[in-house]
Amino acid sequence: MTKSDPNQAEKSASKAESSDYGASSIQVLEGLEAVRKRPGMYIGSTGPTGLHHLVWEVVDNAVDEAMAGHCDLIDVTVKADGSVEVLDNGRGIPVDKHPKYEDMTAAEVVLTVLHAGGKFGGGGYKVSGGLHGVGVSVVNALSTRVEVEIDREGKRHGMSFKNGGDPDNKLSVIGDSPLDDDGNPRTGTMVRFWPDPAIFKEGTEFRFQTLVDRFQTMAFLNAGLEFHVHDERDADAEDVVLRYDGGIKDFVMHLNASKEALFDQVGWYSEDGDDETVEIAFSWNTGYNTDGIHSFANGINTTEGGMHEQGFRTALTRTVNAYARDRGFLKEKDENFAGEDIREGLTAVISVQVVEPQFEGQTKSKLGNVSVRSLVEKATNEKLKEWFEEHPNEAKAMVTKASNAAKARIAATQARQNIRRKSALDGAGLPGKLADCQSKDPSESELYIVEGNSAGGSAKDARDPHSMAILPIRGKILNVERARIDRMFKNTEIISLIQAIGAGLGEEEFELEKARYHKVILLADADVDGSHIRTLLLTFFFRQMRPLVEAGYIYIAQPPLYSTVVGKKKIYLKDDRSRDDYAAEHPRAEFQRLKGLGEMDAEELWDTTMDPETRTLLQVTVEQAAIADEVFAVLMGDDVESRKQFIQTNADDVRFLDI
Ligand code: 0RA
Repeated sequence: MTKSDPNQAEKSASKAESSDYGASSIQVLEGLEAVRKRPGMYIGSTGPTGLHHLVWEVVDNAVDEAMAGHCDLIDVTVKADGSVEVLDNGRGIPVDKHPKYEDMTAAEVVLTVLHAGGKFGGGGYKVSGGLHGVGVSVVNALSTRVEVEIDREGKRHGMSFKNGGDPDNKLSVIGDSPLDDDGNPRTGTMVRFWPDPAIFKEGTEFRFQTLVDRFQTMAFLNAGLEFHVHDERDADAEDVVLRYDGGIKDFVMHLNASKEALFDQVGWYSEDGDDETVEIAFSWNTGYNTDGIHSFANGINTTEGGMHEQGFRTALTRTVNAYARDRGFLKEKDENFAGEDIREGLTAVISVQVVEPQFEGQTKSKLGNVSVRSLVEKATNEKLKEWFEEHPNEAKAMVTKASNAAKARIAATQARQNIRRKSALDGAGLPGKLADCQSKDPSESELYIVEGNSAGGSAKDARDPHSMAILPIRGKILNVERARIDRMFKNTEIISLIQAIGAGLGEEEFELEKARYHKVILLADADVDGSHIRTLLLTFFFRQMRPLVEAGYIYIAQPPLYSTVVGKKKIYLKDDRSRDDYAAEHPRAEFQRLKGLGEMDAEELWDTTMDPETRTLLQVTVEQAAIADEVFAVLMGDDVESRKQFIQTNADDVRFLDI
């Protein structure tokens, strides 16, 4: 499939026509009321994520126009009244009578019929997102008001809707379209919507940075497409312009910006299949990360991977090994590099377009189309090989790095065996500092990882020894971002952690079933140092024991910040907010700010933090761990400029500060 292949466009357009109209005519009967009844079905949730989904929906349509080669500017404004306006310079939604509906223009169909989207006519789109691409009509259904202006055939047409899709003003010509510099009338679409607060009960406020982040990704994935983003709610907010003529090559450079490059070049190749296209950009940095592959399908970030990633990994390993052998970097006696050796320090962006994407997995972010795997494999086998041949210096640097990674991996295996052997000699193989629990049933066993020896001591005295184990750790554990696995085994804190949990570590060797505790609870102070330790530990778990995070076994203990005394009873209050709530009800109450963990005695520590009846535990999600990981990579990385910028843009981000 090529983006401009007219036969292909016709084929899939007619497919969309026959199947989609069948489905949507049923939904016309249901009307947009169905969307208002069960918004989650269409936009995932009615929280902030669902709210922002409305913007993605409208912008996706404009991006589709861009991909079809008819649009190069998308302008998004959050208006002072909280509404959002999306303006594009595409062809404009068609304004003539719709072939399948009496008395309705195509534009009215797009705005009021579920799934009508862009899938009709000879110029219909071949490609659309999974969860996305539910159609602009969904935005209409979930808004108190929608205004549309269409510049097409020299005329400006306007229409509006209210109360979730009721017609307000029917489509009519409201003037002439403005002329561009060459004297041609402008074409394009403007959609402005006011999200319905009765649907979005958590609020209708858009977060500017969330919009900018998403448009930046879209700009990277669509080379040359320009986004302008404005926030009219804030007089001081600066307009943002996003445009990357290098597309995903620029994306790779951006992802690598905080790292030291192994070489300056970014490689790129693409390939068209029958019903899918793939485009890949890649480079290597000097770091030790092995999960630098970022993949997208129809513009959607496939965080769970899928066939495109699988195809790339397989072919990458094959191609590099073949090249290394062919050029004598690998001798006859040498074993092949493992995939992880080659992926060390790799940053790659894989972007595929698929006519009928199958999104699978827990979060529907795994691409299931098998045909994509063969296409990516074929493209990589041929074109990556060519790239290596054309860039011998870069290829050599990469192979040398893979070779060092392989040596470190082999050293790590030996170190690991040594630890096992040593553990066997030690008897139980548990670290000396661990005060283990009596229970051998992981489902009721908890491991508290406690910062500092004195807090560790109190925790040992306070705990319920049947189910609670305590592992005190000292100071800052090793910086996992920069250290390779072999060095990690020399760090006593890390060894204690691995031994206590008892399930190994690393991508291939971690065995969740062997975990000795189903709750691993991080206990550190609520200050900057505590936050640093938490970030370090989360990063370690995310990188080396990810199944533990995925299973929901990692928790963060949240010692309260305040206490107050009522009669003889002490009441603990979690944070400023609970203190304020309490103060509102008990105006005469006096509050004490609680001490750090190290200064609490055993009783206090039990009452505030460890008693299962009253404690607050925050279960860590993979997403939170990934954020910690990102925070970590930037904060600990070598690039001072990125670090500064990151702190500035995230200083008021609750996600970052909460962890
Ligand atoms: C249906 C058909 C065509 C374009 C569009 C919809 C369209 C929708 C939106 C929503 C926001 N911006 C948009 N731009 C275009 C094809 C038009 C043609 O064949 O000329």
